[in-house]
Amino acid sequence: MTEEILKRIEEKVVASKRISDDDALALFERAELGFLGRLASISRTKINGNKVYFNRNFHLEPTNICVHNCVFCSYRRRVNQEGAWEMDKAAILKEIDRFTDRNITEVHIVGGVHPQRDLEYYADILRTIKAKRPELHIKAFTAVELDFMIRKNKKSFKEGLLILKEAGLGSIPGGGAEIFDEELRKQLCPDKTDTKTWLEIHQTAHEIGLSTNVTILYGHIESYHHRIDHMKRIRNLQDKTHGFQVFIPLKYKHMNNALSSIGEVSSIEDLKNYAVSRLYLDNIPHLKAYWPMIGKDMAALSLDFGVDDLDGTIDDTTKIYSMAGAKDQNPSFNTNKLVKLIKDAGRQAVERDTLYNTIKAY
Ligand code: V47
Ligand code: SF4
Repeated sequence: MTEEILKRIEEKVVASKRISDDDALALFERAELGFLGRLASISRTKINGNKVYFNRNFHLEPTNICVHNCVFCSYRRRVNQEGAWEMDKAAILKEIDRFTDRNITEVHIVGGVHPQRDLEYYADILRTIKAKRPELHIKAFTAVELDFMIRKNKKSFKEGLLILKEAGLGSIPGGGAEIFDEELRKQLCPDKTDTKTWLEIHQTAHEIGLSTNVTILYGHIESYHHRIDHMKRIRNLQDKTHGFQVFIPLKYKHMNNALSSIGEVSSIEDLKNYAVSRLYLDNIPHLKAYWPMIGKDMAALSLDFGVDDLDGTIDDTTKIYSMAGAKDQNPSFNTNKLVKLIKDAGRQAVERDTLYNTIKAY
């Protein structure tokens, strides 16, 4: 029985036919890891050949002060709480300056939802960065941050996004999606942007010509059904807009947060999850392994499970995962090492810009 089901799924993948929710469940529950890797590799080769993309980027996290209280978050602080930080405009610009001579093509700006910062504040920051570094692509603000800042200035999502685009916003990162099931979301992040709004913001971004990314937070209290439901909502929206460029599974890390006692899922689970994501999300061109979260060795292994993108050099500029207990407490790659990791895995390394245009093939 199992063999027949898996054979039928394999035939669909070989014929480039879409797999169903039941197929995805069968893959999660019944398929061996080796089979999943082979199948996901068929799919990745059709879409991305042997290429593995990376970019030269750094993160800017203007604040970890946040009005929300997600149970899985190790990062957020209240105003004046020990460990809280907030950068003013001068500090943000100084941080941009620190990376001026390093051939960096992207700054990724995300952080907590600060109660006092609004759309105009961030639009001004974008304008100032662009005036200094016009060539730098600014990928910024999760839908959760956008929801808060745009509402604060009483604009529609379309109006708010157009203001930010005009100010220099180049694309939107995939954070804040967490898990779309409404019941689980109530338990995990009860007071933040709901599923409908998250999807609406991304749809609106796509409609005004901004590409966006999309994540899933997995490995906590969700079931396979919840993961498939999450991907289904993404696949459906993507059929309409084609605005998502990459899917990024984020593994729940368990240190220093209110969910700590549940621990973390295994590396086998990570690889399975990449493979099923690649197979189910047939309309999203790229699948990213975010190496600061799973580590460099696992990132290399993930390339045999459908992954074609390893994010970027990062340069020790994100705290989200180190504060949640990631092995790499100071995440940084230089281009040579990233290229070597990809080549050692038998793949072709391609430096890309944020929108997946090739800058250099190695
Ligand atoms: O939305 C928070 C996650 C996300 C934990 O678009 C956690 O290219 C695991 O979205 N364990 C923010 N995850 C980061 C993000 C991201 C990262 C890299 C690239 C891109 C991109 C986007 O971090 C949050 C949340 O899902 N997160 N706490 C935790 N304990
Ligand atoms: Fe705030 Fe984001 Fe942490 Fe939630 S995950 S508490 S929105 S910083």
